[in-house]
Amino acid sequence: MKFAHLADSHLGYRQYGLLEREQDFYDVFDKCVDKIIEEKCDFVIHSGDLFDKSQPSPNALLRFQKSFFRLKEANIPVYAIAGNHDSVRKKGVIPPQVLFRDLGLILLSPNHPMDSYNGVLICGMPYVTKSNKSVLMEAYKLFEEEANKYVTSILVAHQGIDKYLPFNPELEIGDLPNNFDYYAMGHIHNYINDAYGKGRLVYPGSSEISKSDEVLDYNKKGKGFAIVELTDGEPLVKRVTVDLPRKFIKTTINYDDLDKKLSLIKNKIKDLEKPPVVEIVVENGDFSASEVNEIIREALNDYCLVLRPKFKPNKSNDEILTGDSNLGSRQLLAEALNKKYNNSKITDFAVELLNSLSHDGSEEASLVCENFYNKHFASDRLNEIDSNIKKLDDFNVNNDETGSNDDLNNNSNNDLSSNELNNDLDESDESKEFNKIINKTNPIIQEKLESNNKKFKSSEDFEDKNREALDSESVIREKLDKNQTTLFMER
Ligand SMILES: [Mn+2]
Repeated sequence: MKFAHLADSHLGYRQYGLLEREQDFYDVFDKCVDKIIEEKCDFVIHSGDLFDKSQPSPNALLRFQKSFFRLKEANIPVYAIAGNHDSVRKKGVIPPQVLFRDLGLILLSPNHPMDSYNGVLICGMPYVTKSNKSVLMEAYKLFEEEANKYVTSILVAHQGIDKYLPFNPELEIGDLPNNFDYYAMGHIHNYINDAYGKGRLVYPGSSEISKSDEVLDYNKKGKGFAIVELTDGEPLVKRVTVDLPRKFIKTTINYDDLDKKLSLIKNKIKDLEKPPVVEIVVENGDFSASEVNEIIREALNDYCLVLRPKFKPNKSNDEILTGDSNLGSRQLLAEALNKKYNNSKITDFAVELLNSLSHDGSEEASLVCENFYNKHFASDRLNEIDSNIKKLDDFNVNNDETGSNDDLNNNSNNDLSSNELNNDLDESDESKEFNKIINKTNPIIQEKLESNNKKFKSSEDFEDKNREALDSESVIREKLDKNQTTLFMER
């Protein structure tokens, strides 16, 4: 029995905003499917980031649909999980793979984390963030028990592991259950094939170059996927490389060699069928970036789809930007935050936020914030609401005296989290006492609410704020708990 293992196809990714690059990603995926059918694989595992976005374009969906039907015609079932790109970790939102479930795609999800193919156990969960790792660890406990009942088992995951991704991984290598025969991984775009558990742990890598820092690994190992033959012993992993539709050249040039190197590159690319992506770093020398930029564009622009020159002259006005070129933006961010706050929770949060924002994930980012807030400040939030109730009472008293409509409007614009509101607090014993009562007894809260509504029914906004503020503590706690537990159990 043999299967194909793919990951990180990123269908729909329009690199550099170019239609040509979107097409390249589709083409290379089609080539992978050709080879899978040619090799007569029994089934396919896709370890996440099939699509580049959780809401892919109809183009991306259609291209996958065509490939999927080709596999279906060849009687090759597809098992898949959602990766960080094609899942939105938000209540009620589903990954795009769900669209193909009724057509036969087997989506491993919290609702259906385990399946089997001819007696081989296949377990998998969608990508989870570091802060929700416990959800994954619980699933892994169940998987481990289940794997004991099978001769052969496969674990599917879309996560970074510290051994291979030293910076900001979600998992440590020991977190994976160790009684599986094959670990079908996704997320890291380079090719990795390692021993783990009873067999092999493989990241097949992405099928196209989605970031220029993948070029080095591509030059050494190519891009493609894995064909895995299940035997009585350790699975046999065969790496299948696929020719990329377009050359991706990344090179560093010494300023002194500029002319010579540019003509070499020109000769290399001028007759290519498809114009390449070219990234050039010019370094070592006192030069003007804008002048060198002109020279490079003059020499190569006509032959490139994308030409991206970068400059590192010896003298620089900006120490921070040049810095240590080996450090990625995430590492630089982490170093700066560690220096400033020395708090790993803040650093992790910032990096997680940067990750989600860097791939169009504004929804995902707001969720990361919400999680962080709920985790570390939920109790503060409740205190804040207490304070607002107290403030409201003070306000009512004042308003009875002044009857000022402006005051009302000003206060109605205050957000619950406004600092002003907290700073203004009157800490009198009376209001503390009232605060206690109002928190303990719902009937009193209701009464308060009604009387407020009578007073301020002219301002609907204010009414809303009152309602929010007067929600009792238990109701809010319930909401928070519910939010956190349902977050990852939607699919
Ligand atoms: Mn990916």
